[in-house]
Amino acid sequence: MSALIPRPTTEIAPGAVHVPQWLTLQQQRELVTACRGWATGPVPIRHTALPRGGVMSVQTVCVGWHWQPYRYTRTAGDVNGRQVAPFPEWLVELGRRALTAAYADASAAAAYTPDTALINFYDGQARMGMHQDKDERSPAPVVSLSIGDTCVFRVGNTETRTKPYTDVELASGDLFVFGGPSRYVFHGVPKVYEGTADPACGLASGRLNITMRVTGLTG
Ligand code: MD3
Ligand code: FE
Repeated sequence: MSALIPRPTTEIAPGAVHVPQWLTLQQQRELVTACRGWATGPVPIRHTALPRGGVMSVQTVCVGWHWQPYRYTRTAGDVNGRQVAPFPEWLVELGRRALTAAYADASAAAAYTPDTALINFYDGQARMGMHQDKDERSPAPVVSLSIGDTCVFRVGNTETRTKPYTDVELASGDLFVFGGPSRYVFHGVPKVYEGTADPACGLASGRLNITMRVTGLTG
């Protein structure tokens, strides 16, 4: 995505704020390096198994808490039984800066303490169907960071997985925050545009998405 044509910060729906090109290339490379480390273990990145058979086309690795359909645990019973990597303090601080950028609300940002991150990797064929994220017991916002190839991100409504929805292109470095009335919207990724990333982001191909959340769990 070219910086020649700036894309403005947009509130797509109440509480759903898109901040294009929020991460610098340097920050993107550092995040890619961190994600490569988590992808190798203690719980390796995998195509998540679905309860009715089959696997997701997206590959996922978790930090802080392990997500499997449809719950969070400390250990990855569906992968190798190991405890997931701890959620680092620097990622909490990045989450707070993201909230500040999206909402300009210093007290909301200071109170935000994400404790899990889901890291999704998309090759050119991977997709994510329309779904709601409701396995968290906290209604705190979700922070999403995109790196690599541009995708179509579909933001729907809270009632149905169908129309009305708004399609937004998410490019490398983009931030999206979902809070307030948009926290429980249906959303998905119907398309990844292969080969659209600047290799200087640290990823030669594919798309990486990091979502930070507050599970509301303890222990
Ligand atoms: C809106 N990930 O991991 S990021 C997911 O690009 C997920 O990998 C997509 O949906 C991806 O659950 C979309 C944007 C996003 C993430 C979580 C949300 C939007 C959200 C939770 C609630 C509402
Ligand atoms: Fe989601």
